[in-house]
Amino acid sequence: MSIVIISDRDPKAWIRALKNRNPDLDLRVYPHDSNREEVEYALVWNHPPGVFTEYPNLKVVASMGAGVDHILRDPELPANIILTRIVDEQLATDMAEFVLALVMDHLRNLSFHQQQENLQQWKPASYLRISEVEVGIMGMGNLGLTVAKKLSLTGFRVHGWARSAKDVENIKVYTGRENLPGFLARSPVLVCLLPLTANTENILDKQLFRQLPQNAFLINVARGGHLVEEDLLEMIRNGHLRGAALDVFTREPLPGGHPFWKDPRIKITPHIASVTKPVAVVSQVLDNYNRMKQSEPLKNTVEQSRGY
Ligand code: NDP
Ligand code: OXD
Repeated sequence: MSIVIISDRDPKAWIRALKNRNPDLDLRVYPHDSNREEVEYALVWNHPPGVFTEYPNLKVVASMGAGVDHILRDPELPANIILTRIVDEQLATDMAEFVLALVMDHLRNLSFHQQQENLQQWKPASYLRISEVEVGIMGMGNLGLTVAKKLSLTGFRVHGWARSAKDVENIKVYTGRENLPGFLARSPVLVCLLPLTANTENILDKQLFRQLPQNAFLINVARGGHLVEEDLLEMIRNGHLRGAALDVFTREPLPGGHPFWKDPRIKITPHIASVTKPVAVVSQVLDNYNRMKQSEPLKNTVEQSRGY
């Protein structure tokens, strides 16, 4: 029995962390692995589609991150495979700190003043206060809920949107498409932390943006596939949206010459909102590996049919 890492990222930190925890682990790294029939557990990020068919005895596909859209978009993913993802407190804390930083940047015009500094321009701009701003968070799961609590504790008025009802102190959670308009109408700052599924793809479009208050600001830290890029540009250019902070894109790295790069009202970061730290999460990966070996139920599993 063995584990294979199949990833488009440098796997060194994962190999080190897994081997430190279990020096006897039979760990292989795609594509330099052989005897693929011995592999039952794959740890993956952005694998080449169809690759799982080369592992005839594969039982578990474990995402190296919180999202599983990169796995589920593979049409050759075996239907009976067990799918797991990372659920980690540090990942959620990192996301909460990053979103707080972006909201503060928006309130206090820090990026705008940086741009003015680069031009040696002295242009005082009026700013918003925490107590004056409401923040709406789409997706109230491991990350969204942590972000919501952090912003609420900082003094923001916060509300969320999810599929199922939740009872969270000081935070109203709207549910379902029928309650989306009410949620959007009170979201001058909108944060997207939804998983990318058939139901949420392209959800950030002009029809949705029109339901936000005038001058609203979008923060997308979920997936590029949530956003209709032309609609964002149109709604910023016609003045309905004040701007956006984007950490994720349909194509990553964001191609040179993309109109997002040129618009000063769009802040771009390279998918760094919250990055899984291998040393922090290998214990849950190995715990699931042992559970698989002992035929016990795995943790942090994802239902393929639900998509998250
Ligand atoms: P979870 O699965 O824990 O939470 C998902 C949330 O979205 C849940 O509250 C769920 O509702 C809600 N949701 C799902 N579908 C719908 C829908 N159709 N309508 C309304 N609400 C819906 O995910 P995480 O919080 O762990 O992660 C969220 C996403 O963040 C990941 O999928 C990934 O894409 C992204 N991410 C980005 C990172 C970055 O660095 N930029 C880092 C890590 C993750 P309910 O609670 O009712 O099930
Ligand atoms: C994740 C990510 O899903 O980094 O973990 O985007």
